Amino acid sequence: MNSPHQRLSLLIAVALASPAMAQSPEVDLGRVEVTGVRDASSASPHTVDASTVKALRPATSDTASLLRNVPGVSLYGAGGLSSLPSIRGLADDRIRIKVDGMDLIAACPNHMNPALSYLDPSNVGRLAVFAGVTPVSVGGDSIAGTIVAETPPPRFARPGEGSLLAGEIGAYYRSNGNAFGGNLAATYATESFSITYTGATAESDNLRAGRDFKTSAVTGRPGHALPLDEIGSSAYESRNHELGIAFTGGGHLVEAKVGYQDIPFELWPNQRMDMLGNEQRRLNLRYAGKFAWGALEARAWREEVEHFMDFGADKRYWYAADSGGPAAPDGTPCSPIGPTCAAGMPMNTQSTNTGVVVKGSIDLSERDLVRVGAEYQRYRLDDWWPASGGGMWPNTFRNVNDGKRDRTAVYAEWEGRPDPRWTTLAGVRYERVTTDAGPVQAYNNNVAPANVLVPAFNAADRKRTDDNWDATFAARYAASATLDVDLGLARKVRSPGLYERYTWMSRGMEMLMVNWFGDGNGYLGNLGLVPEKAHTVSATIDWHSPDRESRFEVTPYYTRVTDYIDALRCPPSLGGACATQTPGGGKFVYLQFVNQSARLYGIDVSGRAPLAATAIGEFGLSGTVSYANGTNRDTGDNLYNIMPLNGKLMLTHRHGGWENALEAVMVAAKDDVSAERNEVATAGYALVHLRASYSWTKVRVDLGVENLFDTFHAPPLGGAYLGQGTTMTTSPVGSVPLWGTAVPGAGRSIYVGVKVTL
Ligand SMILES: [Cu+2]
Repeated sequence: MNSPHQRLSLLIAVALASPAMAQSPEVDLGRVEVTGVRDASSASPHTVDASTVKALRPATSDTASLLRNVPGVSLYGAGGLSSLPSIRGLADDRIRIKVDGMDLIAACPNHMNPALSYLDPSNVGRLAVFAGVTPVSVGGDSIAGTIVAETPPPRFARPGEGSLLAGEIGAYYRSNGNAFGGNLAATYATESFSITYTGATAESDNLRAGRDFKTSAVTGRPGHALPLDEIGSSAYESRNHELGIAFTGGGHLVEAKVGYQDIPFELWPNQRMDMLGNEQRRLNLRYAGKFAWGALEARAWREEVEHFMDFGADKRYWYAADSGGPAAPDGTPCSPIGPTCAAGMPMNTQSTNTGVVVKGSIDLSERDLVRVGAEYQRYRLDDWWPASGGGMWPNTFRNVNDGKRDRTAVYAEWEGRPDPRWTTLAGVRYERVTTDAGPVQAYNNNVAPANVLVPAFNAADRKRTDDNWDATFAARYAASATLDVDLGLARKVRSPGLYERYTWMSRGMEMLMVNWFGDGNGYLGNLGLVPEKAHTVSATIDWHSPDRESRFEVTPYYTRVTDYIDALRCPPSLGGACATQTPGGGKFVYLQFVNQSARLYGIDVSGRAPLAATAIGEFGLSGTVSYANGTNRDTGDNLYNIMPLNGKLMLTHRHGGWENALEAVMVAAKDDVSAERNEVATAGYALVHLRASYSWTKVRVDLGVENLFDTFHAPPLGGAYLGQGTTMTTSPVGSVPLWGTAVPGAGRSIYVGVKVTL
């Protein structure tokens, strides 16, 4: 299935496939709402609506990117399936991300396998964002907010219907990257039993940047130079499978899901390594019940991840050449490996993640609801890099050995309506986070700085126990039929991650491997880190027509973070690259995680309005504008990867089966960059996307063009371009300049998608 021709043939075949099975209306017993807020308030989520998810499915294989239109959400660039969401300037591990109720953790020193990368866009049933002020029942060990992602709830036959057979098959093709994918879902169900299989595949070649990307660095070298406009290391391939069974009856639901994900490769334009294998196996058991007193939900899950990194094709060839060996395109410069012969750089990560959750929702009265819950999570991580010759010899390097991170939490939350005009939410959560890591070893324990660092790390007391308290208060006041005002206050605490606390080696190459920021710098852990504590105040003023068809919402916010885990240039006393780096800008640098004081503020504005209902359809307008600002209060420096002023404007059109949109995305220049990290500034730009879809009863066809004018641009959070050439050092190698090029955004892409409901 490699030529565009074959791919289009399959699309047509899917489109022509006649629906063979009868469609039954969905009976939704699966989504027993135990968490989340019944009524609107500052702590209520922004849900990505189903029509947005449907419209974006053929346009992206990256589930996080479905959040692109949520006010205040931006995305750190990463591999093509794995961008990292940021909520109001706080990203990655600072966000609690729940995928079908599981707290997934990226098991990789580059966070290449973040939570949402385990969910294909075709299997998204619900996607909601709690920003900043988050109910304690969905928070914990996070300071930015919570993203709740769920697969569709199990379907059952209606009473008297007997059984149902249902399914969906979809396929898409995107011209940029020659990307192709398909998905399949099939359900058989009776009134009390349901079994569902879902599967999805996605693959893409390297993307092409917009016109005028001419910074490709490796021209003039033999054999393997990329075309000038190609974004090196942006290709990927993934496969997802999930089988779910569910039983229901008498207000009870029991559900079991097994999932398997295999990513044979996903290359990284802003990391020095590529993901050349990621396998996840997961089991997720759930009980949900409705009782006279309220609702009860219990869940237990286990997740196992095996992750492997080395150089993909766009990096390996040059690594081989620059290592002094024969520059074979297959990347095998010499053998056997030894002190003077290096063959790539294998890196392994393995994790197991086990969780148990119990939550109860108690209806105290018509007006009062109490939620109580307890959670336990046990996380184990090993990160080791086998000897591969040269300076990576003769031992296996232990980056995090026998890492442990365990969480135990309890919470209680009250939601009330003390007066018809007031809705209030108040909650408290206590969480104990224990982390530990075993002794480490370097590739060679006898060479500086390992000869000092290994004994020091192994002798240190490495177990840490944090007692973290979260509290949330939110209130909404319905001032009139057209005006709601709400106010939220929250204290949220996050304990350091294993890579923040326990990475230890100050040699340059090892530090460059520890980086989930995409900035190309090297990072070093810090055993002295304490949890970061965020205090947030936000307000929302919501003007709307009485029917809420027109709406204008303004949300200013302010967050002060005590002990914010930032990074500063590592002190020379730590040896290695910390001792030899010179101050200043214009280059990659070596940093250590350090607790600092930070503040963030900003404003999110969103609105929508119907424009006109005409003979040729209904027209509407919607848009968002976001501004954020973040500062390290100790150094005065800007925080890293803060999205500059940006706005989106969307003109929508509906008529019969048509649903169309014209989108404009406008992004200001990013000038407020982190000097500490030598963050690369980016220019402002505007992009236009066109989307059209037509739905029949059982068939939907999507056709669109992203980046209609093929505009060259660098997304402000896209990171530093490391997509080709030798990436193992901070210095230019050969003709590869390294520092100073931002990862370009994708050029024009025409996409077509077909979905058939069976
Ligand atoms: Cu990785």
